[in-house]
Amino acid sequence: MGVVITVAPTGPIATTADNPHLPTAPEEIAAAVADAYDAGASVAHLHLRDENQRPTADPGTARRTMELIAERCPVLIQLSTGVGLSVPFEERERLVELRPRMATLNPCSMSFGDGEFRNPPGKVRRLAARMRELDIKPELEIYDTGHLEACLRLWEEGLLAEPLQFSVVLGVRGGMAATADNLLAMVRRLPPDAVWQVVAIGRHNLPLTAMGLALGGNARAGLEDTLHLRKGELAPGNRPLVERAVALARDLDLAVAGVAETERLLGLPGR
Ligand code: KMH
Ligand code: ZN
Repeated sequence: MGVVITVAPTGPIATTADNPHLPTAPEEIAAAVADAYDAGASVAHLHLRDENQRPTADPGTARRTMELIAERCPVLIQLSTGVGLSVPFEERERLVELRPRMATLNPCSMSFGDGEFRNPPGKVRRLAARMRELDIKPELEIYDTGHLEACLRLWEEGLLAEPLQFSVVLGVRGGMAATADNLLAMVRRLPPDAVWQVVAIGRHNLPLTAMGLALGGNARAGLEDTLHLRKGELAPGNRPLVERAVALARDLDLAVAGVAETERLLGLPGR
């Protein structure tokens, strides 16, 4: 059984002023994803930007990016419905109407750096229900222990199909800190048969990604989570970060899942 490597090439916050290799235009994102696919990624977690690099939920931009990626490679597309802190929930949730294979579901509101990430319970439930209707696999983003409980309530309400798929997000200011203890505590509380990966932000990205793989999780890599390859050295693109995650997996004697195996492991509904 292989591990799933997801590339997260862009994210909602950093710009090319932070790392000039950050892909922001649809063509750049598609090229970065194709390169990451060649390096071993089977899932692409996407945030889109407008011409001023601001996060956008514009369906035209998302559709064009998805098409450009599909022309290049068969990677599984996971649209972020988190989008960006300034984008209203009603715009974010419309992205699922494009019917990506997967999309993120952020279960709770929280402080997020200096901003606020608004995910009101009623709207989260509505989005979960719509994703279930459209057969879109949610990636449940949990930044704290209570977020897991909120997801389990959605599951009890029949709004989530199994296996549940989690991102344990560590190191967002406003969420749990990026420590081994926090990762272990979260992994112990996940329901049996859940699929999960670590999303470790900033300088803790490498050790916590390695720990996640060693504990039986999947891995995410890319400039959304860290702009650096190591202290003081900007990553010269997404590919080196994906290659590093693939190398970590292989060093742990773990095979890397291709697209077909990823579809099976995540229980993705067909199209
Ligand atoms: N960058 C993540 C920590 C999502 O994609 O749904 C938050 C996020 C959520 O971007
Ligand atoms: Zn994201």
